[in-house]
Amino acid sequence: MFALLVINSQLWSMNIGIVLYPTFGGSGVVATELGLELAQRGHHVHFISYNQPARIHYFSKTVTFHEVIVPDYPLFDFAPYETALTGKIVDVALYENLDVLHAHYAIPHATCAYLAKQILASKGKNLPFITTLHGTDITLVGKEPSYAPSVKFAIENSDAITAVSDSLRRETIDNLGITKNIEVIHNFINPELYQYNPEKCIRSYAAPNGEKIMMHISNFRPVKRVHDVITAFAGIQKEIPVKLVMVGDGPERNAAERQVRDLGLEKQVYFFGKIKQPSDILPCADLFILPSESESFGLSGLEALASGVPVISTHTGGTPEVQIHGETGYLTAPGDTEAMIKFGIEILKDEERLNTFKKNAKARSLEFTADKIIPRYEALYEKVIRN
Ligand code: GMT
Repeated sequence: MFALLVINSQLWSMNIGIVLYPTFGGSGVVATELGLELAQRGHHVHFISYNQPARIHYFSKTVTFHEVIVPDYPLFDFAPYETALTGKIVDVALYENLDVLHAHYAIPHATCAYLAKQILASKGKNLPFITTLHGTDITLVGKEPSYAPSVKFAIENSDAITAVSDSLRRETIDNLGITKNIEVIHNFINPELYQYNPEKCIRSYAAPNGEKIMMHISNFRPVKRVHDVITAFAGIQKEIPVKLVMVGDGPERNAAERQVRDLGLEKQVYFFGKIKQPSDILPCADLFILPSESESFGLSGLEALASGVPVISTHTGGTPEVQIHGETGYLTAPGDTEAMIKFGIEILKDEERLNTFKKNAKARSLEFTADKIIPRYEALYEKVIRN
């Protein structure tokens, strides 16, 4: 399955550096899946981070990981990760002969990419770089006055900028006053991954009496509003036999577990912790809930659709670019748990409606498949390399 670019009438595979967070967070997942897809298409991908990215499930001749080591010294209260990352980019670019660098999440990756580019230029090597904005790097952290100047500078001096939704593109212009073109390239899924597999299905022990399964996956940060997941579930389970599966971990998990105990729902709610491949268990759910305060795209919501699972989410940020109200699920205002309860009951109580929503979900996800999205990144790499 090799799809090499034709440049100057020659078949050409690129050496692509990808700088990313290695964690379960959305930007790291997107960057990893993108790299693996690019490798499948014949390019050589070099992942650069401080840990092996969680979603890398194989290595090959064309998938390499370069770990950033940050030497410590008693003088440092904060070891300078940015300096070590910049050095690693320079090293990989020179010795692996990178054609292009792709920084995922602006902070601090775009700044390091910019600095690496300058150092490389002094050594006679040109390294164009693309910055992909993922959300909180603009909507939350990027707004911090101490970060904003260098974030804005590095974004504006990227050879190309992409945002994962149009909403994020507009917020970047509004928040940082960026005037340079920002291309919207939505996140993607590989539909083959999200197939129902009875061997991996949790239904037999999580919902042994034919209960429906509601699911939430996130990093349990305040922006995800996990307490709304539990409040909505508490209301829905009064009308429908249903279990709740909470996947992921983060700062709000203890409070969420307390809330469940206070409501006396501990026999109906499972906390699974972090799971490497959500595609293993998502196809087993009947309803996904993502009540975030804001979401630049909502990758887990797309992963749910790909699994044929309708989604209740909030109409903030880029979510409405993915989820369709009344078709793939429902959109509510953040915090409107009454509406979430009403819609949850509406979907789950009627088997025919539920099946229609499930089919709609799957069909909608096919608008965001890797084979539609990856060529857009390849074209962008080609453009910045040519310039
Ligand atoms: O949601 C997070 O806090 C993680 C964050 C990240 O950068 O890892 O996710 C952001 O990027 C994802 C991938 O592009 C998007 O799907 C998420 O919507 C976005 N999160 C927010 O905007 C809160």
